[in-house]
Amino acid sequence: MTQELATKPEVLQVDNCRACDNKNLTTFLQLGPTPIPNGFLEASELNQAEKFYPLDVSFCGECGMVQLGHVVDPNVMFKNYVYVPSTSTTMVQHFGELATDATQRVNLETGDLVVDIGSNDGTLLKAFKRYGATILGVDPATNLATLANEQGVPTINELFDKNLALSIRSQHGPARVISATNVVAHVHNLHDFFEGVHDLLADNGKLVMEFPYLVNLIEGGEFDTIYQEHLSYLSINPLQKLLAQHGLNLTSPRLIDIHGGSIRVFATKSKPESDDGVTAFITTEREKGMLDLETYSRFQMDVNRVRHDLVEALWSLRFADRKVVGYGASAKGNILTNYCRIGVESLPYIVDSIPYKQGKYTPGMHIPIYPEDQLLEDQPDYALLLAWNFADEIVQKQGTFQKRGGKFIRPIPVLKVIHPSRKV
Ligand code: DWN
Repeated sequence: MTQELATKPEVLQVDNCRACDNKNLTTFLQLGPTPIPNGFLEASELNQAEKFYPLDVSFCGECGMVQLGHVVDPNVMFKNYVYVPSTSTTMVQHFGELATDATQRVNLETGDLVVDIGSNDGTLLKAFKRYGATILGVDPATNLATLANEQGVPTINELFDKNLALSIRSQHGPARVISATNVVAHVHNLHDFFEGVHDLLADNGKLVMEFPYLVNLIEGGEFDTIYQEHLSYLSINPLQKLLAQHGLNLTSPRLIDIHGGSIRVFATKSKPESDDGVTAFITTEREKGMLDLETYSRFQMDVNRVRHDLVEALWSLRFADRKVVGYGASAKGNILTNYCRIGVESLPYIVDSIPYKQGKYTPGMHIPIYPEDQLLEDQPDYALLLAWNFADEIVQKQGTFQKRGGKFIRPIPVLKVIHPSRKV
């Protein structure tokens, strides 16, 4: 297998902050070059040249936005997308709660338009439909848009931008709710994106966003959530300023326990009576050093500690003739194994619930992926939770594996062996 470094026009270097446009960017972490973490390989591709892409993270000294220093062509990453939330009961339940929260906050009425940007397989829109909403999805992944349309979720197979927003508004009218879960971090032209949101949103409508929270990433050492899909690592400070540039008022931020610690925020066109917690979040972020470069300068050391502890543990188990496999062929898991150079010598295979991934190999380290049943058939000593964000769900469903003496290892935020009796 040979590595091929991707270049222009597939990869563009970013010199200005994508939120405030200043050039005051400082690179503080280098995890690459790595392959695109959702770029799973067929056996026939293992001997072909594999493209590797830069993965450098920068801090903006002006507005505090943390962001990647390069942008990969969205068609390379999103045209055929393998992340499907409906494969996890955790996500299906989570989206049901989100739809309830948003519906109540806007007093949604039957027939009101709800647009989900990055609608994936339509899981969230199906929840809104149960409240009588008229639903419309937007997603660039052709495989997912096709699946959603087949399941009765009208979905436009495009990237969301200002032009598409105007087209949707002219055909369907203004949206009472616009949702964007795990999407804003994936957007390069944030100004065009939020201009479009403002144009499409009804005057009495609300934007609801969810994204992994920068504070959890930094404090939890969650460097494996840094990858080429995630162009920005969001916090309230820079986001509030960015939205204000586009006539949107941030409000009601809430921490949510999903994807390693995320945050849900709303935004409105009209100035809310109270910011409902925004000021408190801004103060806390400042106190936690989220606006200070030295916070990020220390992060590389945390990342190297996680790598050291994990590699040392896997080698020790190997020398003790203990068998360890991976659990969850996630994008984050592919970042972790590539950065730590963990291959089949340490993890002979990974089990995963997604049929599309089974029978394929992970990008970069080429670890084979099998269905979850393999875990009981093989009964290894340990399973390394590469999808640690779903540790509760996975540990709960693998009772037999643990009754037979199998144990789970959680690599992040601190390496630990999970004992069946304790909640992770
Ligand atoms: O932002 C993103 C986050 C939200 O999700 C996307 N860009 C991509 C994606 O990241 P990911 O690949 O890390 O996704 P997950 O959902 O963390 O990956 C979980 C993997 O684990 C999936 O391949 C499915 C697998 N899984 C499993 O095998 N058994 C998951 C569960 C819950 C299970 O029980």
